[in-house]
Amino acid sequence: MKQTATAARIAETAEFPGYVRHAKLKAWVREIAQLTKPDDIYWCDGSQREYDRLCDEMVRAGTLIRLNPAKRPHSFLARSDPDDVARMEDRTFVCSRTQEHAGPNNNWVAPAEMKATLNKLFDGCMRGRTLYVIPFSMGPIGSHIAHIGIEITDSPYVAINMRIMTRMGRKVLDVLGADGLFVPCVHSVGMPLAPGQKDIGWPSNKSDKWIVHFPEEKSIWSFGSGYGGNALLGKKCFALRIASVMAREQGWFAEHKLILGIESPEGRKDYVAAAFPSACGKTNLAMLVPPAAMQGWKITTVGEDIAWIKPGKDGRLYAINPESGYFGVAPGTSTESNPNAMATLHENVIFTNVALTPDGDVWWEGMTKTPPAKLVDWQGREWTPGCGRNAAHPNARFTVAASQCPSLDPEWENPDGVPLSAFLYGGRRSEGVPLVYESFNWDSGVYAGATMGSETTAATTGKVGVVRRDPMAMLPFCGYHLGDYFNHWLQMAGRLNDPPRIFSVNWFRLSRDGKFLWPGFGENMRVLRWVIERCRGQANALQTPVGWMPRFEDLDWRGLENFSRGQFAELMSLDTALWQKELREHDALFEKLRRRLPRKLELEREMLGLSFS
Ligand code: O2Y
Ligand code: MN
Repeated sequence: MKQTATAARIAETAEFPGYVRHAKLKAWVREIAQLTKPDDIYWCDGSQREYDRLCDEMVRAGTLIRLNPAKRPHSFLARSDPDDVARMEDRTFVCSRTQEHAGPNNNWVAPAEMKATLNKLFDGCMRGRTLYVIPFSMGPIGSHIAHIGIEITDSPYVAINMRIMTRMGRKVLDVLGADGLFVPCVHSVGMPLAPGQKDIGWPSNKSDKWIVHFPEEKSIWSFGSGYGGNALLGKKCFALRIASVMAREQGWFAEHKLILGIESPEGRKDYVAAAFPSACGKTNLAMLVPPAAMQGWKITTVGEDIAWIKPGKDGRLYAINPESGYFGVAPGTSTESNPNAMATLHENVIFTNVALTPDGDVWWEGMTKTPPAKLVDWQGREWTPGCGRNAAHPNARFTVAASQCPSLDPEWENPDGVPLSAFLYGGRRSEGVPLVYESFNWDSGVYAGATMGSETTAATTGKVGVVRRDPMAMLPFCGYHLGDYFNHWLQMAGRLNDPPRIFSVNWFRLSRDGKFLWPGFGENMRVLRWVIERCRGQANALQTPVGWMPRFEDLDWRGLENFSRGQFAELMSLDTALWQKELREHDALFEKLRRRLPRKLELEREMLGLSFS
């Protein structure tokens, strides 16, 4: 009782910094504090001092371990609860006015019912904790493509991660002014502390986790998890699920796409946005190092996960990366697979669920060929090679500022974005799908993106080799019905004079004896060169039933002289029986979306059917 009275007093009387001028924001913070009943309210200013202080406090509390400053300066390791290690799609809800609006791609509960549930869950959920107010901008502050959010959280781990992943703090409130628009995001780890109760390193709610979006009022509520996409609400929740709804209403795209620059030897640069489902090497592609033999070709990184794309006055599409950091998967990252990522990780990193070396550094599976002789694993247990357990969790992460990436594109913070020449869609397909093809036009490209699929891996689902359809890699992230999403894509063509060309790629095709046909990830530069030269009208191609394909002589083979015409033919072949099976799978996807599927996509399907009849 006494505690409730104190909490109510805090909500009503807490002094807010003088620079907070937004009356509605102040009222909302007080309202959430009334409900959640924290012991204290703290407004994040985004300064380095504040970041350092929060890190020091978390080291004392046991949430962070400071890594050896000689090995990994200003870096920390966090170990999550073993049950709180990834985004939870089955606990993620889009509570639109009707279930039809959310579509079969989203879990749905009626908004009023969900609000009643959330009100109970959040009532008193921050007792014994500090409520942090985090103003953040998705996109360069003040950019006409950027949007502002305010996250309220009771997790200092979230506050420090948000400082890396977004532009965060006082400067955002200056732009928001007295009446700017913001997306309200409320997060709690869902573990209030009773008076005198000692906290644990990674508080979360063992039995109840909810990640909830209200697309009509554009708000986000997350309860019970402190991990990644569940808790850093600027990322998947705002920048994809809520932003995809805003984008449809306002005539732009919020996409699960990396953005890279491709520079040819004479210094001309084009930009490409590319969508891949998980486990397809998206970060590696965004930071690709071209083969030495392709002298003068260069890849630069604008973003590795999300793109916000708006039409410019010239009828082209312009993209920004709404994030300012990378929340990347550590396992599998090495100086061989991604030297730029490894260089990015030299200092100022928050690692989550990786292993700790005896000299205070980090390690994960795939970082080096030979593992260290002894480690402490992601759960704090002693680990030796061959002990039968992973040292790092397969979804272990690094949080690091994009500004530390050696391949960062000089235009990455251009508030007007970068002009896009091409979209790329890809998946992990062991058979049937060729290395690369260019769709005939916008509509057939939208069809290719809409029907893309990827084979599951042990790391993603535990099952291997099942093709999961993941339209434009947006299945878990589109905040409304996918049929309406495809329609939005088709409609946007009318607003563009010079739309990007659309390509499909597959690096993962296997030979009959089960070996990868494409010789390696770095070689993808050869495909990117052809893509860009098609956009520039400089490359030839062959017309096929699915689109335009390079012939052997259309690709740059310097440094890969052993790759034969025969191997290339196998990699590019279109097998009628496999495509008939593929088209039946497209039918199954479309059947699920039937009520709102655009007629244009049905026509594209019919034409492909005729080609492979
Ligand atoms: O497991 C999480 O919480 C993170 S998921 C994630 C993180 C960074 C980039 N992409 C993803 C994803 O699931 O697409
Ligand atoms: Mn992603």
